[in-house]
Amino acid sequence: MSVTKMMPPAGRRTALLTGITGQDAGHLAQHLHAEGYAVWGMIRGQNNPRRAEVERDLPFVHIIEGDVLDLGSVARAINLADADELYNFAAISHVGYSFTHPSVTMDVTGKGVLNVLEAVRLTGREDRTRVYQASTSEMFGGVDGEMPRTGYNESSPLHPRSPYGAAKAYGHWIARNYRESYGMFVVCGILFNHEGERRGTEFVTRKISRAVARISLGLQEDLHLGALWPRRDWGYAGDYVRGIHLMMQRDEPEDFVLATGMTHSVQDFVEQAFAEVGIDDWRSYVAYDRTFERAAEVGHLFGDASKAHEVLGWRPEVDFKGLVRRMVSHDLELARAEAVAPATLSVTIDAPAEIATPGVA
Ligand code: GDR
Repeated sequence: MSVTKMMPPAGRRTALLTGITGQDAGHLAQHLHAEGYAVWGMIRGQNNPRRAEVERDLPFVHIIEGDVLDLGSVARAINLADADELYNFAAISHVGYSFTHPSVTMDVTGKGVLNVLEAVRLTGREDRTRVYQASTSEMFGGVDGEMPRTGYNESSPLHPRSPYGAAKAYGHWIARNYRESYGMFVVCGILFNHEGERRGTEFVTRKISRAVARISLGLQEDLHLGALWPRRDWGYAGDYVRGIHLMMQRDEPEDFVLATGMTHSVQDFVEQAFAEVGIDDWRSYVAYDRTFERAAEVGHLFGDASKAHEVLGWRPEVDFKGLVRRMVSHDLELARAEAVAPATLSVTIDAPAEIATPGVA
């Protein structure tokens, strides 16, 4: 039987998620658990401090130690989990950070994909374990000063503008290569920005929602940001993991773009977030900080998810305003708790210094 014709196995399915401490794996783990899967999560490093968060927030996840830099550890995890589906979210995912750490970004975000694919082959599971690769709109990047006339789709040319985007482009192509060379069931989801309550505070949307909530309660004075003009296609991560799961249930492996098709600037996000807490003069609170500028910026991203609409029947449910509202109201709750017991909560608002200094030339 051809591998790509393989039907999902009957009975309780098992999924292994790398990058289990991240936003997407968290949302997907909950979705898969609700769908009746046994969920395994791979965690990196000895005594990883974020292990406790996973144990608290995703108590049903079986945790396995492993690192995509170490092929043997991935192979061991795949065997231990007896994985029917493997979702590769492990990556250095901060674009700014990738400018100051290009080499390790290539190792983890690029070569890590190769290790995952090789681990599936070396364990002899290429006809049993389906693989999802987390590809990204950052691969499209763009040319300085040019606006895309139509949304990027699955056949748009790649023009990455960061070490992160370039590493992801490698991951995307090596994943496709394993599908074509070995007939493996490998799917790349090309996801545009997707945000939510699980987003790390080093990413601009969560940094804004968290700061706006704290400013509105008098816990913070201002918000330091880099470029306000870049435009992104922002959706809700909870919607996107449904699409990811659907891609993995098809008879044939194919790549899909997931996006809302709408684009907003960073400034739009700031204005909308302040409006949610009744503040109109947002400019009084926002300060420009060049350390958050990048050596090269991606100016304008929006996707065309028609293929996912037609083939998967996937559509996002949360729109831009709904996303901002959701994030700000979640962060208001956290801020209120902080206001009551300030000493017991540690809140990170800005990125760690090493992330916040992308080395602008
Ligand atoms: P992005 O997300 O680079 O699109 O990649 P991010 O939220 O980091 O930046 C979005 C835009 O905001 C501008 N910006 C700032 N960004 C950050 N992080 N901090 C700031 O203070 C700030 N000020 C302005 C950025 O320059 C940029 O234009 C995300 C990641 O999740 C990737 O891993 C993923 O692949 C893509 O989305 C799709």
